[in-house]
Amino acid sequence: MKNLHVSPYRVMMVAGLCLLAAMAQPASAASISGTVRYEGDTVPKMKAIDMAKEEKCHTSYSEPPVSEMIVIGSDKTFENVFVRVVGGLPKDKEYPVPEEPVIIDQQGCRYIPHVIGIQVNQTLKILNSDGVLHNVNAKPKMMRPFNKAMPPAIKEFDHTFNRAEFPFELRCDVHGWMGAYIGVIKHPFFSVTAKGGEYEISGLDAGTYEIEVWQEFWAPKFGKMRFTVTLGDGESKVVDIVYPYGKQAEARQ
Ligand SMILES: [Cu+2]
Repeated sequence: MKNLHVSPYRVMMVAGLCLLAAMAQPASAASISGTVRYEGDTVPKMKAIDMAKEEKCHTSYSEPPVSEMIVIGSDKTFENVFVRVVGGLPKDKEYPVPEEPVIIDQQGCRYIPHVIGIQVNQTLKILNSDGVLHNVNAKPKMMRPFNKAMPPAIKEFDHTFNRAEFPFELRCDVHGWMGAYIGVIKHPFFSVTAKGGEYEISGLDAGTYEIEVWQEFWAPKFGKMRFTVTLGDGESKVVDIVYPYGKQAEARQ
């Protein structure tokens, strides 16, 4: 019969190597994602915007453009909803600022996209694809506002925001209907829904987080909509968000 004796040194060495391997294994990132939908039989109708005074924009639409206060796409998916982490992150941790800029374009006398998220000190690139005179009036309260005329010759203007503020407006003084919302966030854990209504916040450590969901029409009427989510190491959780008409939004986990 074979000798089954194993040296205690060998046992210790193997155990040590296992421990090292476990320590070298980085904790995998967790994420939360989902779809934002409107819930109701009647989809709210938005007011038409009369752009007649700006011929170039006016004629660029085959159907009259409407207000973007509520944008509901196919399958009642909700655009321009801002989802962000507001609690549970380590205090005072600094996050790298992305090198790529966030781009907002003035196109058809509208801001595209209508709602944007950006990190503190990340570059916001404002384009003027219209080739008409616009005026970009940013109205944050916690930091220096700016007001930049963009005649057709100025196609691009860069700006960075040096502190967090959520949300504030960009407005055009030439075209009273032009408005966009910006959220300046000090970490990368936010997402704004586009066509399809999907959001995703990834790269999170395991933990319990408070999430806030904002929509231009609902937020001033019903206040902050928040929910709590607990994520295990590497866990991907799906939390869908529903906006019923006339009521606060709900998170469905
Ligand atoms: Cu304008």
